[in-house]
Amino acid sequence: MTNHAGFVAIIGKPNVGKSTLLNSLIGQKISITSRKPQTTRQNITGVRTEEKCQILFVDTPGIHTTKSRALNRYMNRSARLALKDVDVVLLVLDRDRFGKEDEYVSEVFLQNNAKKIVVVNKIDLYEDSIKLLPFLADLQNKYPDAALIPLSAKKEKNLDTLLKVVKNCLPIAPFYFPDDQLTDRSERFLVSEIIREKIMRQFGREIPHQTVVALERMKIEKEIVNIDATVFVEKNSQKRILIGSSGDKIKRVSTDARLDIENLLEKKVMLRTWVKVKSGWSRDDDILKSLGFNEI
Ligand SMILES: Nc1nc2c(ncn2[C@@H]2O[C@H](COP(=O)(O)OP(=O)(O)OP(=O)(O)O)[C@@H](O)[C@H]2O)c(=O)[nH]1
Ligand SMILES: [Mg+2]
Repeated sequence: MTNHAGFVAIIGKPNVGKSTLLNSLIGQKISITSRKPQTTRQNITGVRTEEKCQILFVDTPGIHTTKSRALNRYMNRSARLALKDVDVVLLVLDRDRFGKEDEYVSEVFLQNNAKKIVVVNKIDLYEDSIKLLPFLADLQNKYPDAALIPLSAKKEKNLDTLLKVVKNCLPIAPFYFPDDQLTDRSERFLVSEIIREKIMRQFGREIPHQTVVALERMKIEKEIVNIDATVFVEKNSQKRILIGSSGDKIKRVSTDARLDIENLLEKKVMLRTWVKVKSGWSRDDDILKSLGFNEI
């Protein structure tokens, strides 16, 4: 029996729906999502195994042009690294809103030798998708070798078309992962990401990009999982906002995160969360390394 398998990098500017697409394609939440740009910080592979094929979708941080912080440079490097030796590159766009940032990602996309697919996402937001036709014609001129697929990652519309096209691009190869494995990421990583997602979703602009979550302890016992997590922020003022008056804000983060973590681990969870200041962490390569952003 011949198997097909291969890597598919999902790239695009921030906030176009890459992680939502990964989760829908895998059928489980692996990568965190939010309405704010720059949610994903590291590459995350999602594994979709079917009878005769295994597709390894790699979600990447949104490629952006602000490069001042060490963290931003790290995120762009991650995304570019995901493009090495892949079989397919999938460029995700937010409807027909094609701007300067898309143009920047587009250059990276065109330079790659892999097979190319352009996904026009969020089509559920069109009352009448006929409006998209002139844009699709422009895209076909711009990317004559690419397959164009309008879809909705969130409403899971037209994902089957995308899967069909991807499968046709995969080489003959043995499976890379056991067929019951859904991601290359550890449970510890997924847990810390869930906590970060709740912060991204609950707070305004001043907080999200400047937090990092470290798990001090995750002890899995028979009945319960004990987790101690520390959220690092850059400034004292951010610490105050995150904690809230008498701790109500951080308590809500913990409660929301705990429910998701219990779902993921299928066990009761006891989660304790602390907030600490580590100034300049997102600007410093050494601190980033110490927080688990491995050198790339
Ligand atoms: N209406 C609609 N919203 C979507 C769709 N796909 C994603 N979104 C929303 O778009 C926002 C961004 O989604 P993400 O999946 O976090 O985007 P991303 O490209 O991974 O963003 P970064 O990680 O920041 O680069 C979220 O609020 C999603 O719910 C879609 O098909 N339709
Ligand atoms: Mg993302």
